[in-house]
Parts: sequence; structure tokens; C-alpha cells
Amino acid sequence: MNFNNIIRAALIFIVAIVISGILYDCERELELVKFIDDYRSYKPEVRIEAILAPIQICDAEPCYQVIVRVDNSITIDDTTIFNGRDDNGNWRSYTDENGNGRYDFGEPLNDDLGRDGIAGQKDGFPARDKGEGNGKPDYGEPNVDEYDEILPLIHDSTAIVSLTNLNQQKTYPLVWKNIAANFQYLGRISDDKKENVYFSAYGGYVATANVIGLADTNDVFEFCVELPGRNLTVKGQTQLIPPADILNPGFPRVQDTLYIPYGAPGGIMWRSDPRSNVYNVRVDTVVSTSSGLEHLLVYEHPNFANRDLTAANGGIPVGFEPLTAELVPGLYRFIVTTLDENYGRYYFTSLPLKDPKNSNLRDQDGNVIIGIAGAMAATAIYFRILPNAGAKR
Ligand SMILES: [Ca+2]
Ligand SMILES: [Ca+2]
Ligand SMILES: [Ca+2]
Ligand SMILES: [Ca+2]
Repeated sequence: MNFNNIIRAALIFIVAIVISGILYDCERELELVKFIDDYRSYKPEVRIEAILAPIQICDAEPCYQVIVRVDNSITIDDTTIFNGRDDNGNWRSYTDENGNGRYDFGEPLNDDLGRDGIAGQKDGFPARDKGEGNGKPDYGEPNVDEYDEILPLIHDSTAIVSLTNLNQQKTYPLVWKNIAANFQYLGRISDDKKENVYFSAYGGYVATANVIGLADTNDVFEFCVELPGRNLTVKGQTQLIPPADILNPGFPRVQDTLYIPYGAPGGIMWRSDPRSNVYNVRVDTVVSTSSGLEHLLVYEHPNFANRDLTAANGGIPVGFEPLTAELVPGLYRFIVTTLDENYGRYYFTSLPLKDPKNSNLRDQDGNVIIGIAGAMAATAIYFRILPNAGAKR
């Protein structure tokens, strides 16, 4: 399931909320004292993301068709979750190749990349920075405070969660799983100048039975999340959304694979349900390993219905993703995920998190609860970029 961007956005949102809607840029140093008035009285809140995802591209079990994540927000000055330590023992120090007990320029840094998480140059840019090659885990280094460490600390597994198909008057209990879904994300840039792909998983409440059944896009699903410890009962409704149709982009196609000369202009186009105009697109490289084919994340980002293409299509949304020169010859997989209009707005928004337009979740007194009840559906196509002497860019 391609929740990667969504999770990253959500984590940034958690931090952002305590600075009153000022967008937090993870790459910039902010002095916390400047915001102290904004977060002094802040009490951590609950955030709920309740998603119907019956049609997904799932490479690693488990693959549940309904997932509800219940997380606690944290304050920006919290040092218990982001503690700068390697709590699960997977951080790798530099390799002391010449055995002299210290880092010498040219030895592999591994995760010991310093606070900026980037291998520094001896006399160039970026410069070597604090904590780089010191043999100790530091804030900002890969495998320090990574998702595997922090997600279990923000999840709330004490809720009672259910899903009701209101049209069919059927209610299904959802159960907590420590691993509700797996995801990949890109890590920091290491010695070889590549963004490493990392794997992680998050916990949540899932449907273990087929709760979608014969439901269609007219059926209304209501999530109910009870948090007795907070004296909260939170509800939100959503409806199924169909996956996009990938349109013929004018490249030769054999079964599920497009054949595209390197440097050819154009891209991949799709048509979606009129209720969906925000998408998540993801490109994976397909690599052959000893255990079979593996799909590794190359990039992932939001995408939107293209105004001109949509107008030319009589107002039915059409999305377009250009193929970039970054995609060197090889085999790739393209995934486009449609989000229903509420989830799309939540996923890509400039509104404050508690804006009533941003969240469709309400507690028993009608108060806005951060999060979303939404639906998504994914579809995929493979494409092979061919080495091509003739094409010009
Ligand atoms: Ca050395
Ligand atoms: Ca270090
Ligand atoms: Ca770690
Ligand atoms: Ca840690």
C-alpha cells in the first residue's frame, strides 16, 4: 500500500500542529523558544485515519482492505520519542578500514553521516558536519529515530473500533494488529549519493473478514472509534472510490507492460471517478533478487487532475505523470492511487488540521477530531524504458 507520503505528511503534521499552522520545514533549523507560546499549553491529541482500501497493490503481507490508524500527536519539544538514540540497534557505525580506531576520510561512513544525514566532502560541499564519523548515533542520522522506532510510540492500541455499512445495516469489529501494513520510504543520501530505500510497518485496526462484500460506491460506511481513556467516541463516514483507468499513452503495450524509448516525450495518463481529483503516484524499479522480483520505491508524490486534459475529456478528471530522465533504461512499475474527495483534501491541504473542511471526523459533542474517514483504490502498469540511440531530449 502506498501510504508512504501520507505517513510522512502525517508525521510532519503532528509536529506542525503545535506551531499553530506554521508549516514546519524539516530541513530548516527552528529555535523552539520562538514558538514557546504556541506550544506551552498544547495537550497531545488523537489523530485518526480510517481508510477503506479494498483495491490495492500489495507486495508484502499483510494486505487488509480496511485500516484505521489511531495516533497520538506529540509536542515539538518532546524528547522521549525523537530521542536521538538508536533504540532498536540497527544503526551502523563507519567502517574503520585501516583499523586505527578513528574515521579517516574515504572510509565508508555507513549511517554515521552526522546531523545532516549526508556524507560530507573533504574540502567541498556539503561540508562534513557535527557527529559525522564519530562512531556514535546522532540526531538526523539514518536508523536513528526512524519509523520502526517512533511509530509504535505514537500508535494508540486501546481503542474499540468498528465499521458499519449503513445501507446494509451490518457492523464489523476491527481488531488491532501491530503490523497493519508495510511501506517503503527513501532515506538519507549516503556515500554512494543514492537515496536508500528503507522498509517499515505501522500498526492499526483492521478488518480481517471481507467487510466490503458486494457493497458498491453508493453504500455509506461509518467508522466508529471509541477511546474510553479519553472519553471520546469519534465517527466519520466515507464511500468506496473506484480505481483509475490507465489510458493508452501511445506507446506500444504488451499485456500489462508499456515499452518506451529512453528520452521519448510523454508520460502516463489516467482517467478517474469524478469524485477524485487528487492522486498519489508512485514509481518502483523492478529488480530481480534471489527470492524473486522485488519492487523498490524510486519516487512517490501527490498528483492532481490536469485542468486542460480534464476539460478535453468533458470534465471527467484526467491525470498525467511525465516520465523523467531520472528513469534510466530498465523495468518499472507505475502505481496511481485515487483518493475520494475528502481524503484527497486531507492528503493535500493548506488548511489547518482542525479546519472542519479538512476533517470529516466528529466526536460525540460534534467537535472536529484531527484525521479523516476516507477511501482509496490503486491500479498499476509496468513500463520498460528501452535504451534508445535515436531519441533526443
Ligand atoms: Ca580509520
Ligand atoms: Ca554520528
Ligand atoms: Ca534505529
Ligand atoms: Ca530513538
